[in-house]
Amino acid sequence: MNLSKPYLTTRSLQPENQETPIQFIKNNIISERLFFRRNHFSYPNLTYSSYWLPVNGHVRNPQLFSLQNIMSLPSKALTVVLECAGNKRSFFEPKVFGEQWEKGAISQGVWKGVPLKTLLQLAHIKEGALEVVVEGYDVGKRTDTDKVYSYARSLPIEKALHEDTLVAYEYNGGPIPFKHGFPLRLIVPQWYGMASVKWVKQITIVNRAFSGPFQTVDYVYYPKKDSDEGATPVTTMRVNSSIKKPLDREILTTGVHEINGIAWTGKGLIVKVEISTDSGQTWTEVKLRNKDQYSWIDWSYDWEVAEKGEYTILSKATDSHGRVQRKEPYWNRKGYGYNGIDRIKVKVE
Ligand SMILES: Nc1nc2c(c(=O)[nH]1)N[C@H]1C(S)=C(S)[C@@H](COP(=O)(O)O)O[C@H]1N2
Ligand SMILES: [Mo]
Repeated sequence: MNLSKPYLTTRSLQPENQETPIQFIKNNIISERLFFRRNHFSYPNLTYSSYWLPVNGHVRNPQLFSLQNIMSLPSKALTVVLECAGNKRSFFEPKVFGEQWEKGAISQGVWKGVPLKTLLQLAHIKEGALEVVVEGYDVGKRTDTDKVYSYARSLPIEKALHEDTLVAYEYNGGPIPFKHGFPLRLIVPQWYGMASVKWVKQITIVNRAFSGPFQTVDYVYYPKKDSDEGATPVTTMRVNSSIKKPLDREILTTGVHEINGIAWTGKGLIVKVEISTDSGQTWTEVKLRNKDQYSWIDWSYDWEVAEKGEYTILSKATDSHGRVQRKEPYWNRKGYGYNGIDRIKVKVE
């Protein structure tokens, strides 16, 4: 009997940042126990007996929704991959500061809720609305100032009105687990995880660009080390793939081994995953499974290896917008959006 089971990998305890042991996960619907946790502050103190969600700002009919109101509106359930923009940060060369995530700042499951669009329509957005600001209940100090901030992010109005941008209240068929945003969490398919605000406190429609620090200081690509020149906001996920099996530096015997992993993108669908077992000299297209609109796909390849030696195995995904993983990731000072071709090394003896 084998009783061993995977646990989260701890990156920091306060605030709590833990990654999913993606290499050991077979199921594509991640349970609460193994869902990565990414927090900027301590968990909020909420009193649920009086939970109301205001939708206000640049609107004609400001609203105050009860949870019951929200749950009585037409809902939808979507399987969505959430990837932290800092996923794989530890692989950047030269290295960058920030949580040193490996491959596990990513998870997915089924989120159910009401489209944000429905709430915005009930509030009657006024002409000239530019962005929708979503604020969480968690607050704290940042390292760069003494001011206290809440975690808040904005979405451009088009993305806020997208029919699959949800104010979610269920995860995998139950209430959203507390650490993942109970009772209400924004879910923004195709964008990096920072957009999916947990513990939603307030939704405000604005007619100018929102400039909170999680919008204009963090979650910005800074291509230069010493200046902010060329800064662009972090939004949709880049095309990406991860090898789950074998493990990096695993020792194998000659014979047939399954190489498997996942691939995902924030634009369109994954259309191709290629594997190389000879450091990139030759590539083979592999089998793809379950192409769902917003979820990762599984891929696998049976590798027959007859000769002993060391092998570098690579995986490279292509999406339906023709975006392909490159060998060199796009280096940026804060280490977001790493999507270099995935690489492991094994020894066959
Ligand atoms: N309120 C709030 N929402 C938040 C965050 C946060 O710190 N506070 N972190 C964001 C980031 S950067 C990511 S990657 C995801 C992580 O979600 P999880 O902790 O459920 O995995 O939540 C996002 N939403
Ligand atoms: Mo993140």
